[in-house]
Amino acid sequence: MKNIDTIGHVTGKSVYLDDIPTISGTLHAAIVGSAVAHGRIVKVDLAEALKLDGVEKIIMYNDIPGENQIGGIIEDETLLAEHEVHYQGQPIAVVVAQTERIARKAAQLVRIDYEELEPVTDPRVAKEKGLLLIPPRTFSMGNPDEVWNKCKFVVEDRVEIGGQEHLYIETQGAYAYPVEGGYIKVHSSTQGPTAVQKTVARVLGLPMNLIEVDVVRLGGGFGGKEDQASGFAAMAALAAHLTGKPVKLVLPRHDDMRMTGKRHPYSGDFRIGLTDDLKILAFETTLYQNGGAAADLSPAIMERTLFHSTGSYFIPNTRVTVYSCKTNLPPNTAFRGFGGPQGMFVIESAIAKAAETIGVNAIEIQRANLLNENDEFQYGQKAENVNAHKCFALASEKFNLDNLRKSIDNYNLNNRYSKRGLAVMPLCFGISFTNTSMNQARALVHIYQDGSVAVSTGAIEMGQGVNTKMAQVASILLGIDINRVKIYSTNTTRVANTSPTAASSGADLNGNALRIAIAPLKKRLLKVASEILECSEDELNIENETVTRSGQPTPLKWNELVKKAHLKRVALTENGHYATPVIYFDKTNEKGHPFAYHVYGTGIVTVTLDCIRGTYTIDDVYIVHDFGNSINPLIDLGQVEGAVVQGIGWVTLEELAFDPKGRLLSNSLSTYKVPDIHFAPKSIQCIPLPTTGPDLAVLRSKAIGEPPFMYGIAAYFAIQNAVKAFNPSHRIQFNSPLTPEKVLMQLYQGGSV
Ligand code: MTE
Ligand code: LUZ
Ligand code: MOS
Repeated sequence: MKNIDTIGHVTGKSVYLDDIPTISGTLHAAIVGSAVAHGRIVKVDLAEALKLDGVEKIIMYNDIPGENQIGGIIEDETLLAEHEVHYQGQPIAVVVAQTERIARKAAQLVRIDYEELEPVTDPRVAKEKGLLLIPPRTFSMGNPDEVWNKCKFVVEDRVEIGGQEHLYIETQGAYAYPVEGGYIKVHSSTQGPTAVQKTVARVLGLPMNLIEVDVVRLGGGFGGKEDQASGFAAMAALAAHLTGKPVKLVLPRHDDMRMTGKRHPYSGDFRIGLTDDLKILAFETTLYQNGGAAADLSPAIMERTLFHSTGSYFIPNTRVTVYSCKTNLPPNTAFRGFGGPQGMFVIESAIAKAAETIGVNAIEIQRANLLNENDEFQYGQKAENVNAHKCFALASEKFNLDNLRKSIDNYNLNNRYSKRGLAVMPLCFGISFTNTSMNQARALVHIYQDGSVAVSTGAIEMGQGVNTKMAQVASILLGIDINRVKIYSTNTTRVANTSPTAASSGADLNGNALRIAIAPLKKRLLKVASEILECSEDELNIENETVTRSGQPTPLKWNELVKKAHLKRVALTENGHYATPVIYFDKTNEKGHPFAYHVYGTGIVTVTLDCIRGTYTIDDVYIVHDFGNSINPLIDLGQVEGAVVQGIGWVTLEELAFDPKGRLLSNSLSTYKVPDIHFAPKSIQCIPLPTTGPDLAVLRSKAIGEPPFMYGIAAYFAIQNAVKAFNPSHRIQFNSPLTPEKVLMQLYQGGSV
């Protein structure tokens, strides 16, 4: 089954926000962002801008009829700055004009005087100054302090982890228009239509039932539009509300890069203790999350870092603390993995450091500590249906890991200025929003008289193929051709109170809601069929568009059945509600059962390093991944490939640079490098682990969106291993991203070469 969007995408017919036909009289908005990262606004002069022909209005905080507040978890973020600014690019005013060009030009003519204040960009400095977004949290199990002296090896180090720009192809934006009586319709490029609805209602001082949010699809979100689309939608809606006209706001790439938050950089200290036989007995780490100027999703991201800080391993004595630090960067936000990658980078760093100190390959430590059935995580949940060892073993066998290692050793013996490296990344990622209440979804199904089916869910299509999966679920469960199923846009008037499509659980949550909506529809239809065929309902089913009796086709076809059901006045609409069972979490003791299940896998990455230039190529990626019983292997494989390349980019090329004044230097595509087709691995081979899949996954097909991102971490350590092959005095550095510049320095440091 191909993605239902494929043809539309390659022929350019798929509709994104900017393709929605505009209503005549539509105005365009541009944002005036702060020029400084921290300061007081002394004076705002709009005169020059207002003089420009075509400018309709310039909106400031005091024009807001409702609350000037967009904070989701914590109410600490204004829509438009009032007297102080806390990051460069922070929105201060919205210019509304007849064309986009005029709006942007006028935005440049707005004169703002600032009294500059000292910015903080380093999370450790913020922590020292007491600048925390929320109090620190600690997850622990056992007691590391009691066992350090029982460890044969204890090593410690510091780790720096960089952030990441989402670089979704479609920038943030929204199109809003007044309908009547205060009712506003908003098209938004958002992963969270309900969050947009709530934020717009709040800013306008209106009830949620006067705000309709509609989303056809996104040109990528990657977490960047889980929360941060709301502010931009609110600006468009505010402008529409105040002018009484349709208003479109689409961020230029440069504004998007400057104004929006990114993956959180983290800084940390770790200590790890191992026994003689390489068992990790104790692990302790303190991490400083660079949250940016407002909380945004940082508290939830911090939580996932705590959950995933022991990676794919069982560590009986663990203590992990995270400080969420307030700095003068744009509020950092959700990004594929949601704090998990940072947590896992730290434990993998600790293992690499231990391996280097002991003089073994990190793979031996990884293998010796993989999770086993019923092992307890530091958050109280027991590992069930653990596939950590299975994936590791299958990857070793299928990709002939021992031979791979030998051939790389041989290569390194025979080549002086070119070295190869390999590293393995075992994966364990928890599926569910860590905030239990968010694990709910709804679906609305209409069967029309002609037998065509319309499905609305809370899921947002952002390229990950969730609409195809929803269509598959409907077609499989109703027993009809997928071409009969239309997936409607995600709209708050059809499906209310949605969680954002995030945490990789879009397909699970919405697919299960869809299953629940379909069950009674099918039951009613089979009852009608039993009346027509004069037999018991229990014998009947619908397969291939035909009613079957004890597995044999009857003359009754799907469209005939639907027509008859309608004439018999049977309801052909259903609404399904799903809430993930089993899960809970108790924050008072930081224990519970937060995840429906875990996704496992093992990734192997090999690289070749040019030891003259410090540049490297990513050669091969070998993965065994636990898909469960995938309902769409093609889409899932695409997700693996995309995620892994994005993960490799995070730890290699993608370097965010801010100057000491907190201004983003890597603010364009010429200064921020993401993997392109030349940098992408020469090959990515991915073998599915044969399993039946867990009950709580949609049709036992496991969540796929985020987990494979973390295989990319192996690229970091593979490159470090190649550096060591060239420069034996090199000690592994834990400072991501590992750009070619850094590698070049490392190759020649220590003077032994
Ligand atoms: N794939 C594409 N093509 N574009 C995206 O924006 N976002 C990722 C992942 N895969 C993304 C993607 C992220 S961060 C998440 S959480 C999941 O998709 C969300 O979709 P799902 O819950 O349906 O997997
Ligand atoms: N968003 C969220 C997420 O609000 N909670 C989560 O647990 C989560 N996990 C991954 C990605 N987004
Ligand atoms: Mo994904 S970071 O959960 O949007």
